[in-house]
Amino acid sequence: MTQARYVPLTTYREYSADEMKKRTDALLFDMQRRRSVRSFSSRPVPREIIESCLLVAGSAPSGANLQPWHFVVVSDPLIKRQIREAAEKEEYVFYYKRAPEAWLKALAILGTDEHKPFLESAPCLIAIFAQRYTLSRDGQRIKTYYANESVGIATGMLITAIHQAGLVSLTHTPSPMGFLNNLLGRPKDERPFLLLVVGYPAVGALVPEIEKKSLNEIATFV
Ligand code: IYR
Repeated sequence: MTQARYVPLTTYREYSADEMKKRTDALLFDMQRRRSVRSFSSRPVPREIIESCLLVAGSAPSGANLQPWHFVVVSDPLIKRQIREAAEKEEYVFYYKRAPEAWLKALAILGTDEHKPFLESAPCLIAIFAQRYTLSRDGQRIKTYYANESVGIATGMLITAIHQAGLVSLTHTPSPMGFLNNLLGRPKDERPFLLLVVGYPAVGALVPEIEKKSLNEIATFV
């Protein structure tokens, strides 16, 4: 078994109480501007920005540091069209056959339907996969642990980085989305986690009028 090796924690920075408050408030105000967007401009996004955002996601904590994620960045119009066609097929079945009444009722506030034009108009789709198995640094195939939790955390960090970069995103989860493995050539032991649509908002983009819960509603201090 590999022995744990330790190095000094040299990257930590402590802030004064004042600085702490300023930094957290600045982040709060900035993150509260984030909105999921469904109307995208076709304006391309710089690849190096997406690369940096992916490295932010890759810095996430993960079960046994196995980093059980894979990101496929799609900008090829033909592949985007194939993804749109496959997603719209599933979404049609979802909206007209599979979704229970209660789910459709909960969704009504968003005004979504089976049409997903953003899968073609947005310049960039990031398909996020959760790996049931991964390769260790020395090339061994090993089972991953807490893959869903890990990929969820990495995805949250990716969404944050994309927002911080001045781009917008949409977390899209056509279900089932096994078609992503086929279209993107990913192995069976990778589970499509979600499709992140990334780009600039279309001019005049509208978003649903919704509210976030207050601190009292989301937290308890004991
Ligand atoms: N996947 C469908 C339905 C949908 C489900 C949830 I939960 C949402 O927050 C939004 C949509 C769609 O993308 O339309």
